[in-house]
Amino acid sequence: MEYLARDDPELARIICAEENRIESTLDLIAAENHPPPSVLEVLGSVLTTKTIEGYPHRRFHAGCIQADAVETLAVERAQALFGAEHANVQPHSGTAANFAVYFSVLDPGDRVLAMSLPHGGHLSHGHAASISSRCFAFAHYPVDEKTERIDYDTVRELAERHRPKMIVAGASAYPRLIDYERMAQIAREMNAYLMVDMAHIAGLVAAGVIQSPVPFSDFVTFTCYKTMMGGRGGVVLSRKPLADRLDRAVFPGSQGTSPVNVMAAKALAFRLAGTKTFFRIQHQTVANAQRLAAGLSDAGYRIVTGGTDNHQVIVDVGEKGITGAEAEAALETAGIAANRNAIPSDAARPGSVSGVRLGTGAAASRGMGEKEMARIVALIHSALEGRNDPARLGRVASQVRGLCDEFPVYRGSEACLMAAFD
Ligand code: DSN
Repeated sequence: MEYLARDDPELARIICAEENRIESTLDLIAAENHPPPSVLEVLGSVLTTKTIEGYPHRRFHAGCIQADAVETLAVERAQALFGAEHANVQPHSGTAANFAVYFSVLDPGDRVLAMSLPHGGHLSHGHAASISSRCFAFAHYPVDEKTERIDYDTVRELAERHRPKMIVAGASAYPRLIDYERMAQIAREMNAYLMVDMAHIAGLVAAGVIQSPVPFSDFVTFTCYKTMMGGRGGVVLSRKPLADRLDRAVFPGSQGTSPVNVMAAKALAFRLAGTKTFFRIQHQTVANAQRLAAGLSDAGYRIVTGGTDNHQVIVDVGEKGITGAEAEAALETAGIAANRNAIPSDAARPGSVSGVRLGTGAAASRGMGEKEMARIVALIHSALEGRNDPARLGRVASQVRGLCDEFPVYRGSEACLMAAFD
């Protein structure tokens, strides 16, 4: 960063500090990952300077030869990777992708059925705080009180009651697989579109580690920076007959120019997703989550749904008399980044958040396996037990640093498993 150090030393120092934080702390945020260095190169490339509007060969500015090549590559690779009939790689984010889908086939006021946020859904799935709830009439399905899993009979009953024009499947905090076939069947019975938001699990789907929603859905949205291990930004996959309406809803419907460097990073992520290394990382991500869930359960923590099938482990720390916020703060002091999260029973007690959501994508990307998960269980337990003891938290932080030093992300000659995608 020699130019930045000259032009803005203050900002350069902040970025250096962030590099240090990434190397020396453990990232268990389910919505993050460590992208390969090549992704960072693409994001910082000259492609960032190009202004484009429209689609390849139908632009509103000159000089788009390379931009067209980039977008075409990203679209073709997305379609091939996920077996989709159509892909739009322009959305700025997962929320932008979701909004584009809504506006492509719904009219304002139309009814939509989605998973409720405190049960695992996402803000953009019609939560009261999201503009989506002001444009469309969302109803929400919960998870079953006892199993904490989706009850498809309840989804069907709610669909019968509300007669939605669209059903949304997919979640931000749901550690179990979703039965897309069943969701598609309910949607078909209601003559509704099915949209699946697979933002969290896209990498697992791309690697074939879990089932793909693509064959069952009208639209599938996702982001590239979680399990996909790429840069930021959203993507929509759709059936061919919906392609024109979708594309118009993205541009000019809801976006102007889309960053070409970010589309290029998407193209790169889709290429890397076809490698053996990517498959190994995704496979390890799930194995690590299952080891983490089992270890925490053995240590006396209640795990939401009793375990996990994906990269997420949701821990009910409330049962131990700890709030989600206290747990998040203690873990951060100990060098472990995670986030507080509502758990299904919190829905009955508004304002209370008694869960912590852990994700294993980033740890697997830096080469950590099940052996390390056993060490991480002990570190988490120690940090939560010692949440009011700064000296103990300091000792845990130094053990976390030691563990992270064994698995460098971007530094050193052995740096990061991902430097060597095969
Ligand atoms: N959707 C948010 C999350 O799951 O944390 C951000 O990606």
